[in-house]
Amino acid sequence: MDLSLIGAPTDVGASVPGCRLGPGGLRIAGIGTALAALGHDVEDVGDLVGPPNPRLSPVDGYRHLPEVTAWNIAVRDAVADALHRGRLPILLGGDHSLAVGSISAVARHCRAEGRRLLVVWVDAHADINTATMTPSGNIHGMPVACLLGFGPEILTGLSGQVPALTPADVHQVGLRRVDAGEKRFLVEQGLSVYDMRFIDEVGMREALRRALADVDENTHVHLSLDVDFVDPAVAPGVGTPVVGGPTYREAQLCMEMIADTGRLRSLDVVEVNPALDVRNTTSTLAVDLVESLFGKSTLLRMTPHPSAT
Ligand code: 5AB
Ligand code: MN
Ligand code: MN
Ligand code: MN
Repeated sequence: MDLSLIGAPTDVGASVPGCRLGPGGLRIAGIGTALAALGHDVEDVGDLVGPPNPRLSPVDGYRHLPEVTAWNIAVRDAVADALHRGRLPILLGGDHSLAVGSISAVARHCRAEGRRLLVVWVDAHADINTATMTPSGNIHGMPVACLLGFGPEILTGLSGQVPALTPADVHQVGLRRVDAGEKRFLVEQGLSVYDMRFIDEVGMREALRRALADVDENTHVHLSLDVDFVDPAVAPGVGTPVVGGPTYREAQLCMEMIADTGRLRSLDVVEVNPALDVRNTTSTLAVDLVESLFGKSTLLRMTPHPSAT
């Protein structure tokens, strides 16, 4: 595959600073060389440029909306450019608000090409807050709502069509901290959610089997990987850790099953916070997960893995 790494060194969508250092952490952990070693053509377009984090309070329910917008336009355009050149964009965040720009570009691309888009959103959080529901004003807690058409017009319209996504296009995995308003909104919108209770009782394998059940030749799979998905014992370098997450192996199984579809066409790696990390553990973990997504496996085997069908 032809892969494009796109750095977006910002934390304007969060209130805990530090994930602006994420692209550097991921590069130092060797994301580019690891992917090249798997046989891919890897281009690093470098870091996008945008406004600094002004560290202000929310205004009308949104913290830093102008800055978040500027970064998201830059991300949308860089992701669109990579897709246009036939490459698979890998967004190195940065906070998770950037998924609005990234997935908006992907949604527009899929519309133009007549492909079905399936977004797998792996996260401890639902990220479906709105200005009236948010407990923080942090826009990294709102990207799913924005993509479904709930949010400021400047963000909901980034794909050229509102909404960019419909609820059936989104499958969430790993949730374990969902705000009161979000719980109601998830039900109202009818998203499919495989929360930690589901993973405990039924398992990661069945969660992914169901999430990926209708992937076909015409499906573009986008993975939005918030590294706080993984248990903080394994991924300590995150701004909003929540105990009780997937183990290293559960997270790897999730990646391996997505890889086995052969339909992954775009990726966000977000919320890595090297300022809170221990010896770059979390970036190193993220690189391990990305290697699995792009074909690293323990054994030589058929794709898809027989047990996954
Ligand atoms: B992340 C919280 N729901 O809205 C909020 O890391 C946390 O992108 C959001 O998943 C976490 O502030 C955003 C309490
Ligand atoms: Mn998130
Ligand atoms: Mn999260
Ligand atoms: Mn579906």
